Amino acid sequence: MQLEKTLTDLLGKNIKDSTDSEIYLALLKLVDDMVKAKPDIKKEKKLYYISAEFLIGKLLSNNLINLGIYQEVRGILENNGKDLASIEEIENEPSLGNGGLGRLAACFLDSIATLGLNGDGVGLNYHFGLFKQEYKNNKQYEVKNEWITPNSWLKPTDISFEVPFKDLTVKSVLYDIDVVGYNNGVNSLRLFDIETVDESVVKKGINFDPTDIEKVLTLFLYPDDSTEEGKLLRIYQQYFMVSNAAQLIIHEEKQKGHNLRKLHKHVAVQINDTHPTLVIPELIRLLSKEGIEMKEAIRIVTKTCAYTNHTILSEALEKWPYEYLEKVCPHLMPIIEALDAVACAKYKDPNVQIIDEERKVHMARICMHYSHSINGVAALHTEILKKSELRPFYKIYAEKFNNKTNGITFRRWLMHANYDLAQWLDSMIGTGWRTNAWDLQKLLYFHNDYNALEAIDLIKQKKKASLIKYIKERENVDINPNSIFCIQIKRLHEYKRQQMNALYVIYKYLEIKNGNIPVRPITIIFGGKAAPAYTTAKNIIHLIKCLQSLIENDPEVSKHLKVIMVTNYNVSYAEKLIPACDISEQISLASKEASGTGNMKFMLNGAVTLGTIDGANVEIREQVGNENIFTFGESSDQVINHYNNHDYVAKHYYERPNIKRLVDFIDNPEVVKYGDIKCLQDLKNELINKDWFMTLLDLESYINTKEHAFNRFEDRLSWRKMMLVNIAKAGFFSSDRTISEYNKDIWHLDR
Ligand code: 26Q
Repeated sequence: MQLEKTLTDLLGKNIKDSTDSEIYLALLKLVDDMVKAKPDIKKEKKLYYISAEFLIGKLLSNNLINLGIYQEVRGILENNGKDLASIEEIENEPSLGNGGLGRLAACFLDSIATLGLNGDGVGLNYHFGLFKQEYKNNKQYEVKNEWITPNSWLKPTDISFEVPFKDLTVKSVLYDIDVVGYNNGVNSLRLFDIETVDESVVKKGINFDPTDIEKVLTLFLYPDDSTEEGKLLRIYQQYFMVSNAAQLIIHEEKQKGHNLRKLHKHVAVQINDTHPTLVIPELIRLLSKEGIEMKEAIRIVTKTCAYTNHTILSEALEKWPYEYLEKVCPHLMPIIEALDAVACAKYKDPNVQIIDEERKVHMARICMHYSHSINGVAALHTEILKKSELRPFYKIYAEKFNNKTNGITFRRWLMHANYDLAQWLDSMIGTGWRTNAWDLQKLLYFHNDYNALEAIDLIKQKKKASLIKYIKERENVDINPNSIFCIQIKRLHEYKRQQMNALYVIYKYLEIKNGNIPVRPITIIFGGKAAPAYTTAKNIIHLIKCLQSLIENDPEVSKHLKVIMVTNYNVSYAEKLIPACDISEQISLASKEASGTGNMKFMLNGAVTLGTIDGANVEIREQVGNENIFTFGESSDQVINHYNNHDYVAKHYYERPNIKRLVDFIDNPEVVKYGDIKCLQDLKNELINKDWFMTLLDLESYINTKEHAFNRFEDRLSWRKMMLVNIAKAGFFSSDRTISEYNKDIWHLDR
């Protein structure tokens, strides 16, 4: 009653008579007032989680959940004929991230606050963030994503720093977003911007002059770096981000009266992949300016910083030409030289030098020498780092290496995305799982309980029905609610092998054309963006979209098979797709997916994984047992051997008739009718002549395993049991567990 009155007061009229926008704004204010009444989490030691991405998703429901008023607000709105889901539609999703690394940072902020740890995120306030994806003629186009509105969660602050570049000094402004812990205090996400940013310079698509630093620095996340100017802009962004972070840290430490020589006792810095690497030399520079001698500063900073690696793909391990860094932040170069000199004096191996023979600066190497912790993000990933990719460093710093298997926040990915399932879990096993994820295991008591199994399935059907409605509205495509839903949603990348899934679509299409009708219709959903300059990834999207058109226009096939590549896949779309999924496609080439976190979200929502033995799939299999997951394909050891021995020849696989007919169909006139022959041929040639990520290697075992999974789906009872086990065993993948481990092993913050 009290809450309803507050809301009505904020609105200045009845809820019934208010529009969704008015209610949204009133709720924004309500949350803000409640947050103000909460204590900031203030403890002796503080974490700064520095990241180029924070893929936080919409905040309204998340904040209502974490403030403990979600259910009540939902009820009040419902009683007044309003629907929280449509009010949520008013909010723009912040466009501050790209994929797994950014979403992980967001889950971590939620868990850090929920566990009552003192830790802020630090990043950039990109005005247009990652581009918005559109399709024309079955191809991806990029347009700016204008997500910032006058009323948003961004709060201006009066904190501002001067960031010195070679030819100019820019002034920053800081915006904060509150990070509300679940039944706990509040931390902040601190987003720096330039004072002189100018949105109007972007005219068409996402094009602008990358040299106009004072106007464009914070416009886009990962601007095109195919030119020298583009690369320089990325370095400008990185230095701007970390200089602000370092100045903020020192400013806050001084405010608290802490001794900067004891920085590591009061501050932990987590470097999220290599993008914030320059915080190391920047902190050293600032400490030196405070009168601490360089050697001592290096020692302090090393004890303060910790580095997380998210990838083993060599192209993602950043190396910048020395002279590029020199053009942006010349004052860091003597420090980087000194760091290199110390490392070279200690270690003779050229693979651990910071500045290599070509005068390229290896960012990960700075992190590994000058952090006290180096972690991978899943057990297999960390082992591969130690054994191969980072082996020279493991040899000299074995004690720094540790694994922190990723996790996801159950607040967003269960309580919010699947309210029905969360409610049902409460009724079956109590509410303890909401703060102690291990409690989900209690669900195993119901493994043979027919009613419980049926209830899980009913929730799945309900979620499938809502997704069907949503996709109809957004994409104007009809989906059969009786079909099995296979979903692959992630950034487009060859190593993730969306192209292998597309070849499965071709296989099934040809089967149906030959009269082999599946017992149940199949719906295959894709979602994901391709980096604007990544031609092969764009060609894969093109193929999928062309197949979608081909099938949509063939009534004989579309009764049994449907393919949809959704538009502008983002966090909000994921929240709708994941609860509705039957089969979670996690089909990366073994050894290449560091962890994956979508796999965990699907599992938690009762989907069964169809995957390679890669990343966190390994640990999912450990949790659920072989009988509750479908795995296929060569192992990471086998794959690594192929690379080492150069013995994978795609053409040999292509020559197998069963594979040839699928690959050849890519540029069949039937497909070409809906697209661009050049793109399709390029993709086909790529697969036959290169196939760097070994699509054809696992194609047959993928098709067979998928067919097997479909058969198993028809045994409805045993499938429901698989769903139940997947939910029950998801507790390990709570980011609360991950964050507790980071804190125990790396940060040592008091609770
Ligand atoms: C590299 C060079 C130059 C500019 C940008 C980049 C760049 C940009 C983004 C490199 C990497 C990224 C993003 C990586 C990422 O999202 N990695 C994912 O991290 C997840 C969280 O740990 C893992 O689950 C995924 O397996 C991993 O792919």
